[in-house]
Amino acid sequence: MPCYKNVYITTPIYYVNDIAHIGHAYTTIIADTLARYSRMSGLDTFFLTGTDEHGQKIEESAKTKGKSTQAYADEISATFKNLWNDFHISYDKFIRTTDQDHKTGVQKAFSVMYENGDIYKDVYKGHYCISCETFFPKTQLVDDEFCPECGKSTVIVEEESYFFKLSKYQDKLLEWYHNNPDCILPKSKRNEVIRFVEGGLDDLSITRTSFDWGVKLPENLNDPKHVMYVWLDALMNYVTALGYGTDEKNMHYWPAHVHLIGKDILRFHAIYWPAFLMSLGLPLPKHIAAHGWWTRDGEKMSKSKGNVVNPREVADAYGLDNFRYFLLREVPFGGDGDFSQKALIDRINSDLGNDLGNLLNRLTGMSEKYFEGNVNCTDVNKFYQAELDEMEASLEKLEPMLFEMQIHRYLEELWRPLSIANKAIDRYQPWTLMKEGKTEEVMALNGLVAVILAKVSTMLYPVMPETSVKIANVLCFKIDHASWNHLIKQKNLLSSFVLEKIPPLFPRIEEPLLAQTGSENKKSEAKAARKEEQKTTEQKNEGIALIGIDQFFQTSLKVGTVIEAEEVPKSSKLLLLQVDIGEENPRQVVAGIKEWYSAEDILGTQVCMVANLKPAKLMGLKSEGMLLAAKDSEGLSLIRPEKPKTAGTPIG
Ligand code: ME8
Repeated sequence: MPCYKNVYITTPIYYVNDIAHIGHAYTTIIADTLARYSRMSGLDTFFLTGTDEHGQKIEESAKTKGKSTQAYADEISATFKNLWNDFHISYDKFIRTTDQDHKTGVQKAFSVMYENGDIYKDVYKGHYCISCETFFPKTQLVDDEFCPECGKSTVIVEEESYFFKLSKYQDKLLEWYHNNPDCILPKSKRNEVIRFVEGGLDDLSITRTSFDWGVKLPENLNDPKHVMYVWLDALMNYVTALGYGTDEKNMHYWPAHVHLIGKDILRFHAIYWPAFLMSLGLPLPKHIAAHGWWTRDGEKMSKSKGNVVNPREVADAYGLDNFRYFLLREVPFGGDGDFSQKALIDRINSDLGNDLGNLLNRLTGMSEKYFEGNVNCTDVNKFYQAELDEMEASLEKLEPMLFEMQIHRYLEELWRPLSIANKAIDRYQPWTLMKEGKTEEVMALNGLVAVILAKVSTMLYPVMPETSVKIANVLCFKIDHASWNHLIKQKNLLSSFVLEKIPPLFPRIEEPLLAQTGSENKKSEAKAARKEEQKTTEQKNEGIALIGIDQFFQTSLKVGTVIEAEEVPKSSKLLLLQVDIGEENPRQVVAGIKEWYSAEDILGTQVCMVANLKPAKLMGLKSEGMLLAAKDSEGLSLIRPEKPKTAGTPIG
């Protein structure tokens, strides 16, 4: 947790030359998560996002669309703002670099740098990449012509320009990196920056005369043909948004706690920006955190391939919170990530459905069945202190992980208490305790599960706000600073309440919900070809199919716990079972075992089950699995794990 009271969090401001894609959503959702946690923990928080609207690239995009540059910028900027609003991104300000306040602030900064001798006028000769809005020395070009960042052809620019004395700040920058080991996150990126700066810094051209769409120089310089270099203009947004150069009422938020960016723009943020700030006499940001790159199904996203992930489509199909969880859980911060519908579906069905949703379901099921929905935590300490201690030890680790950008580890650790709760149910078997008349213990077990769900949903709120609020509603509490303080900081339990049943939070997803891309289709075709091959092998072996180990693993075998058992009326063979296999809902299984097992025998015992059979109907009842059993002349015997195992444990 930052040790100061004000927390300022920023995203990059996005170019208005195209609509938002998954990469933009990723950065913005990380920033939103940090801002939400920061507010919940009582810190005075300011969260900034916005659009970067000047420069040659935007001017050219507008021209191709036959629109005025301002109208074009207005239109695209609004698509970003609307998306963030629909995504409930909790920004405090949405800045546009075409805002008058921003332009005034940038001009003020230019004057300050000019007056303190950091800006001089000369002629710039060199290579410029319009797409990246960046000058490159010849030594960095590919084949003496192409941009080292995007590979596009650069143009040779020779024009009068104002220069910023970047070279003057080389040593001061190195000193800053060395004295602040966390200033650039992840730390590996800091080493890259240090190596680059040690290689020598050239002064930076900070004005252009060959186009017009930018911030003009301060009037007293009387040089109207120059507009400011788009990166000077853009980086300044982080302070003009707080009122730098105009109404400075929010400048107390400066310096930023973190600038969240993609690794593509690290150089601008870790070298130019701190140098500009040093020149302006402003403090430097605490952290610059650069995340990795998203691809789709292993391929770079591009419009021409038609594989750009549209965040709105994904959120509409799979749910916004589920998408947020996937983005933050799937990749370690700083690493590259791959989006595929399969990976997203796996996360939803497994982490969210089986671990979280199923636990809530188990709690509502047990408390309704045994206590008419009443939950009481009074005796949790008496019976389950070890579980409480284990849970608190996990929760304590969380906050630092978030502020060190270890968000995937934060979520991983947050899942540990869920597993503590799921294991406690399997181990103490409330149905057996009830049979033994240990009602108090079962009530306390429900209390333990409820407390774990309450604490987990509070800490999950920054990542999955809507879902967490739904869980909190079931548990009759409100997620806010007071409850965070009560449950997390002070480590208290919940008071008594009556819970309400809600529909499953994460219905199982069986098939991709969005149209498949070319490479997803290729994967499906390959799967079909493998199936065909398998058929032929079976034919060759005259009915005795030899299978490979991968084919064996296509059968999902799981350990299950029978939580309900009854006879099927009018049937001499069938029992109707509800089997918990670690999913959100128990599986209903119609088993032909009545000749050898009574409902009472099997209740509360463990079985082995085929979990991926197509559902079938027996005597009009849906059966969603098959129990493993061995039958010989002496009768049938169920196959069971030798020692108790957590419901859902895979067999294989
Ligand atoms: O660079 N994977 O704007 P921009 C992950 N205006 N993140 C991605 C991504 C991908 N495939 N593609 C984009 C600019 N991003 C400047 C910023 S700030 C003073 C000026 C994200 O619209 C990532 O955050 O090109 C990256 O840094 C940002 O979008 C670039 O957005």
